[in-house]
Amino acid sequence: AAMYSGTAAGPPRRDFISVTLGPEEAVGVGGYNNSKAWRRRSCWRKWKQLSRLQRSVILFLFAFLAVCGVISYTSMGEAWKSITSKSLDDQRTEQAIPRLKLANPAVLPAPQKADANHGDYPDLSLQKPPKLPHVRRGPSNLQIRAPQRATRLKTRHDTMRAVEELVEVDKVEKTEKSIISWRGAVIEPDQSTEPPSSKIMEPEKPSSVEAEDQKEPVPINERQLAVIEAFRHAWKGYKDFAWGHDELKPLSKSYSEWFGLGLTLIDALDTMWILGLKEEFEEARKWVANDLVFDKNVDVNLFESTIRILGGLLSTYHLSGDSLFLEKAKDIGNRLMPAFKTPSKIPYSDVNIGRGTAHPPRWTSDSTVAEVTSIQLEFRELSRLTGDEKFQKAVDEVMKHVHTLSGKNDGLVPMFINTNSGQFTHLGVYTLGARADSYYEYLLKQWIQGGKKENELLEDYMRAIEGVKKHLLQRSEPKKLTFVGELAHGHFSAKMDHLVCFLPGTLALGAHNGLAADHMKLAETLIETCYQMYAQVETGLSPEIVHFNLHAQKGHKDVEIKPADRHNLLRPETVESLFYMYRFTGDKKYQDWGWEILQNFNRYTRVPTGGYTSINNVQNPSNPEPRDKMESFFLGETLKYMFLLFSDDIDLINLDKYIFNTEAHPLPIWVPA
Ligand code: DMJ
Repeated sequence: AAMYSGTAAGPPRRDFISVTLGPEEAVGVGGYNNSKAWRRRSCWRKWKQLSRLQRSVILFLFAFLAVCGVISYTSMGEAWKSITSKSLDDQRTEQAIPRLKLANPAVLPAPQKADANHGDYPDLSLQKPPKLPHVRRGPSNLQIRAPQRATRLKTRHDTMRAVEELVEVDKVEKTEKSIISWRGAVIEPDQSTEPPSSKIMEPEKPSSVEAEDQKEPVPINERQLAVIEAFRHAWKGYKDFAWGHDELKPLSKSYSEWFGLGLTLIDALDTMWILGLKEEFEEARKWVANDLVFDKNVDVNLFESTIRILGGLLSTYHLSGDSLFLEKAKDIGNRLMPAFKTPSKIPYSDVNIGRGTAHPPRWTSDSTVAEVTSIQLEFRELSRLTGDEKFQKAVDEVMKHVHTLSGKNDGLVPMFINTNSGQFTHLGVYTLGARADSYYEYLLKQWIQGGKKENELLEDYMRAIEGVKKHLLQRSEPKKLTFVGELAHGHFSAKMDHLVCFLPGTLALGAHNGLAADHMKLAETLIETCYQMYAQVETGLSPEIVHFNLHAQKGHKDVEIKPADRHNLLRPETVESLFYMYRFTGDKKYQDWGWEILQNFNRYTRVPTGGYTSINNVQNPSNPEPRDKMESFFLGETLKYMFLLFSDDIDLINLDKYIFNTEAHPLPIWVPA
């Protein structure tokens, strides 16, 4: 006989069970009870016919089987109990730490796992300092010293409780010494379309370093917890009032759009990964999967969208191994390519990513030098991953061209370059600040990314640092701080942008990679200056620009601030350099300086309802004049570098394996050290 079962929903399923019927049942002879009684009678007759020995053997066998049955039942019960309770534990852990289902293995270790044997926070116990691997390169003064202390947080649950506890403490502190009485003040601050490349090859594996052994992650410490807490506070504001938009306006509880591409969310993805905020990451990932659309009639700035969006997607792909991010990176990468269709191949500043058209700013046909020379790490990596060389070719051509250009001053470049002629314009002004800064940074970083083979990049970098030493370094009074000024048509100006504070970190990175040891000395003096740009100011936060005093005057500090320059945009450069300095020297003072800065951000820029804001006046602690804007780089860079600065785990983004783009998105070094 055959039984058929179909399901109401979905395709019918056919299950067949065959049943063999005895002749009597088959024809329905006799009732069920009758046949049972008949079977009982015949069994008894058979038993009686057996010999005594046969009966004893059978009885013995039954007894033996019964004993075995009892024993195995007891031990299975134990095993079952432990399985059940283990799976309950697992479920609980799963609920606390939702696991990411990722296509490829992650490069970074997963966040701290639960260890159910330990007690609860706040019983923070000390742990043995983690062993730091021997640093193979660079002068001996760059060797990392073992950290003195780290906090062991036992479980993921402990971590979150600790974070929550910090929030509580912070809330109490806020009510006691909050001096931010903002009362909601609001200060507003023709090319042809190139279709996405059809010859994209199968993507490479996530990263050149992923296959390496994962070591035990070093437990996070209290300062890192404070960074996590700050991040979550910032994220809360973004989530509540600006979700999917470019930037949070935390005071007006709204948002601003620049490109309309969820800039903060994308910029923050890899930070969430590094901080171990998997729930937030998963939620943001969903937005990228379902809502991030680049086919939009919108003008974007080539540089900004490359460093923040392309860079952010590529690094998140490397860290998570999730191919969604690579797909999105390819999409935006292709859409940015029309920018390179210029007479000189020096890209235009703006691209319409929906229409595939690009153009210079309305008032000029110039592009900014830093912008056209700080997109290389990202496009080169995109070529490596896709196997499509057009991205790398386009950006390498820019570098080769700039290498040959005249108009430099001992390796220092002017700030503008013309997209028609390909020549520098506005000659004679040299700065390491706005419009030139990351040109220098990317010379070194491309050289490292490519395995230290591209000599022209190194030559240009070394020459430029000599140029800095020769033309731009001066010492201030009274503290004799070494700073990097500017040169305008032969005249030195003691003006230094906060942006220049990337330089100590870059110099230290170069020295770590075997370049002149005096670069490290210079890095040490410059980072002290950058710290003083915070420490000498009333709020302990740096202004956007400072002017240094070249002559001692009674009652004057080294740092002078002009009214137009006293804003702070939550920028990362000093914290970034502190991170490099700590990694390469192990000197705790760099961590302490970073800690001061974090506390001052919390004091003067934190908005109680969620988010942090830029401020207009770093000199007025009683009213820092909030600007009502949280820049995406606060999450993408500032908090990420803070977290890394406070870490003693050199494998948390190992600097011999990763190179950070200028928006703090780590990309793999192609030939890791
Ligand atoms: C960021 O977008 C990048 O760090 C860029 O290189 C400079 N400006 C901001 C941060 O200050």
